[in-house]
Amino acid sequence: MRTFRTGLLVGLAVAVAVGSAAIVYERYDTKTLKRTIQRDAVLCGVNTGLPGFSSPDDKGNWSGFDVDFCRAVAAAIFDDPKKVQYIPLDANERFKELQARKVDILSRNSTWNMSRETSNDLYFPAVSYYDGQGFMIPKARDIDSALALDGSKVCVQEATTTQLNLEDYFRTNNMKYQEIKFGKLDEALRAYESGQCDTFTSDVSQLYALRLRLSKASDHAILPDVISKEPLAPVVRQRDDDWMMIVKWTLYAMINAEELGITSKNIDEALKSKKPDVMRLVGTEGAYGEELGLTKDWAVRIIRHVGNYGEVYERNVGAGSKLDIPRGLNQLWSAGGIQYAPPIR
Ligand SMILES: N[C@@H](CCC(=O)N[C@@H](CS)C(=O)NCC(=O)O)C(=O)O
Repeated sequence: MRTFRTGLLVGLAVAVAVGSAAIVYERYDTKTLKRTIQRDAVLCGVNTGLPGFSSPDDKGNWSGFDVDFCRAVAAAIFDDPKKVQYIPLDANERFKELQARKVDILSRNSTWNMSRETSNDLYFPAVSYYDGQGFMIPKARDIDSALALDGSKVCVQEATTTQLNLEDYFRTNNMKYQEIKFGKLDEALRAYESGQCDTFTSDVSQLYALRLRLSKASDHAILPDVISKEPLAPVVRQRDDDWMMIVKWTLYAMINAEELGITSKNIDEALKSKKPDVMRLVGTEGAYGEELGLTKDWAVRIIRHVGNYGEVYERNVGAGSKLDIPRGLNQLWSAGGIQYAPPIR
């Protein structure tokens, strides 16, 4: 009788353990690649509208630096950069929508920090753009340093690191300010333009992009001060390592391609190269792409359809674009910046 009861209890304990393991398994999504392939498209969460980073044209075609990153992931998987569905997400909804599996990747000027990973079960695989926070003011204010912003009325978007850094900066420097916060970017920008605030703050790259949306861009100056570190990165859910690896190595393939001088224009010559590091990148030696669950030529697909990191930077936000943001920290490590990809080998 006793043994029977013990047996029952053991059985019950095993059932509970198996049951909760199943719940844990359910909670953590490990099938992003499989679902992406089944639906024949990457679901890409982007900004609602930042020229140069992600914005739609009249026909609803998206373009920009963050958009190109999703195109690169689609190229690596499908050999077709068009297999992406763009889902515009504002600052507040972005992480929730990623957690709820509404998107496969967030590619949307999101700063990598500790609490965003630890408290949201998310993962930022690698930095795509090293940014920092700055200020934009009407030139008529005639101010040339952020330390002269005492008493300003600052427009800022909620649910951003921007809002937190703003508070830190004014507190640290013993300056007063009035914060006027908005849930939507359009509202914040309109408030700034209408004079409701005399200062606008966001990541410097976004200031360049947003200035283009003002009716008289040349009336506004971006102050030289950079008050924070904003490592912007794609974001994925934790514990889907196969998917995370694809996202991470897509970016690293683009950075390595630039370092090796491989571009969308000379990719066919690169396929004939006998240089070992080029051969590993383009898949004429080794099977690195297959180990990602993709094909040997995964990086060739990325470079051919989208380009290397430098090409993507220049055409969207650099010298070849209206934003004309200097490469700065986003230059390769071998050219004075800090963009650095681990080797493919
Ligand atoms: N990098 C910062 C700021 C990102 C952010 O969301 N910035 C705003 C202000 S420019 C934005 O992009 N808003 C666009 C939107 O909500 O659609 C963060 O990750 O919190």
